[in-house]
Amino acid sequence: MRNETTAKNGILNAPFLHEMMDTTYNMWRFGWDERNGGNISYLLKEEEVAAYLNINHAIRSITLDFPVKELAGKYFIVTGSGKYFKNVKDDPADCLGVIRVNEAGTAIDILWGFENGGKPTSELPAHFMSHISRLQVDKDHRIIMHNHATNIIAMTFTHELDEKSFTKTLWQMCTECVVVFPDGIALLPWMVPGTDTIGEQTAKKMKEHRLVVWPHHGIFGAGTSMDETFGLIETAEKAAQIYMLISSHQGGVKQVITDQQLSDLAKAFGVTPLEGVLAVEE
Ligand code: 2HA
Ligand code: ZN
Repeated sequence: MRNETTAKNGILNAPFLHEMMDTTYNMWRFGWDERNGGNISYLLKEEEVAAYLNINHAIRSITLDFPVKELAGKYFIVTGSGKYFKNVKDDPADCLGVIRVNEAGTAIDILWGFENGGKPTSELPAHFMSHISRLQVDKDHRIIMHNHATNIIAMTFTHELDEKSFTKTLWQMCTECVVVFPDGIALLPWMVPGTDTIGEQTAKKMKEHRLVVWPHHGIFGAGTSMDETFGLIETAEKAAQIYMLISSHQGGVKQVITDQQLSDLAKAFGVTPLEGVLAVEE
């Protein structure tokens, strides 16, 4: 039997905690998470949590103003509201929390973290509703990640805000893009963040896309692992960076990857590009 002290200390050895600490720090280093910008939620298996924590002891509960019955009994580690990604690795117990949704889906129990009275990210509605959407289409889904990726934001000022043309532009910027996100980029209109409404709209897009851009704000990504989700956003952001670099180049664009080449690429890698983006004969 583990005693309480061992169990409490034990979580600092949990791989999922280290993934959160490393990823938040990397996102900050990339300049995507200034101040308290960005948030991550990571769906955990009960046995993963139980190996490091006493799951029968809730420190406190927080009522949700949006019910999430579909997530009843599910465990997550999430970043805290107002916390700085820069600081997570030095003080994970203050900046992160392990939570479980109650059986009615109306509240969360805090099992660890959020010391000093903290609470989950202000974007919890968008995270929880997006988890529900992704779990409906991908049983291995686990991560929702939001950040303020610099060049993606920049691009939302200079590029038209049409999902198909935005997707095509990003696919054209680096050869691997169509392979990494064949499901393309979804876009919302500008909206007030942190609300149930932006959460619902984001989740609706997440049924068909793993990347959702919030114009002039940032990006949401979904995936089955931390590496995959980080890599997804990293790839879109890299493409946006190239777009911004070449847009300001005086000589202009001299050549591109053609639609036919993008289609050949998708075929070679066995992915199906989002319909209606590439102009090619089938
Ligand atoms: O403050 O990024 O969208 C965290 C955010 C809100
Ligand atoms: Zn944000």
